[in-house]
Amino acid sequence: MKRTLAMALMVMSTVAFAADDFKATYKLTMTQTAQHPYGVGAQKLADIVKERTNGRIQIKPFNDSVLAKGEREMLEGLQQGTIDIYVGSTGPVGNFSPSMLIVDIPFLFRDNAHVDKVLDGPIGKQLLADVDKSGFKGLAFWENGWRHLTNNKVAAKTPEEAKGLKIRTMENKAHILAFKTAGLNPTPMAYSEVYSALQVGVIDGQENPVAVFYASKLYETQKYFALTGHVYSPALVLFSQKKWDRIPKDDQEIIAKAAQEVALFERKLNRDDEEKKLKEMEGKGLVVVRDVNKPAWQKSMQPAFDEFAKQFGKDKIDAIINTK
Ligand code: EAX
Repeated sequence: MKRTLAMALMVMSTVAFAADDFKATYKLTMTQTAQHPYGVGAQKLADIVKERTNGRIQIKPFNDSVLAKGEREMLEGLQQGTIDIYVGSTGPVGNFSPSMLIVDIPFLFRDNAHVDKVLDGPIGKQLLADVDKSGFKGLAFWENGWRHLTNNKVAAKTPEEAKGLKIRTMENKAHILAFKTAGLNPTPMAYSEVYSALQVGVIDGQENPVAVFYASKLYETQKYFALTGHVYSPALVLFSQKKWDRIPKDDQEIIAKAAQEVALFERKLNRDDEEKKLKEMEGKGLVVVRDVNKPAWQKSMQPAFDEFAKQFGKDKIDAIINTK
């Protein structure tokens, strides 16, 4: 009896929130600046959703970690419902949705075409669906980018040369293990603390894609940028499940579709600008190390790769490698 009443009330409340009356404003969080591709993409997402809902749904981007000091804290905010939307790397997401960790295994993806095939295909769709079990609604894969090692001590063409460097990593088990295996000294840290940690010398280096390094002006603290491309870092757009469940279905569709459309725009923006940004930073005195010994880096991380192959199942890794 009680259950029937509760269900009737649920139906009534859905009717009461038919799309035309529904109004809401959502806080979107990121570690990155408004000029970074995440920032530009988030503003585009906000504009599209506003237009298609006639201003009923507003998305407000908050840049530069102002809502939480790092991506793990942002994800906790989404679970609690204090933050509504996450645009950030998959880095810490594996701590909440274990299957996601697979995409952060170093030397897994070959190139951008491979990335797009996997993330936009059945494997990516399944990983997004898995996220839904952790208090998030997974909307789309955007892009953070290929991560490269930077520091102010050595060129780091090989892992031997980089041996013992104290580098900041994301709070990601695959990255931490890979760098340990390669002989470096990885220290996980929230993104908003990286600039000052580099500046005061608590760490020697860090690793991030060109766009992140450029937008946050990390080149002001670093001498060498080695194009190691050791791991591809996907980005995710996630909605707080608590908030998502209260949105009428038609509006959910508008938001989900917009997030997918912006994915293509944001990835292209990120990729098109990389070389220009590298050149500009070289002009400011950054040493861009282009002749990195990638096979040596890959070999140094192979034991970590094998360990993860065991953990996730070789079949799952092979399904990604064999996607063409
Ligand atoms: O999502 O923490 C990091 O190094 C990330 O690359 C950054 O927050 C972008």
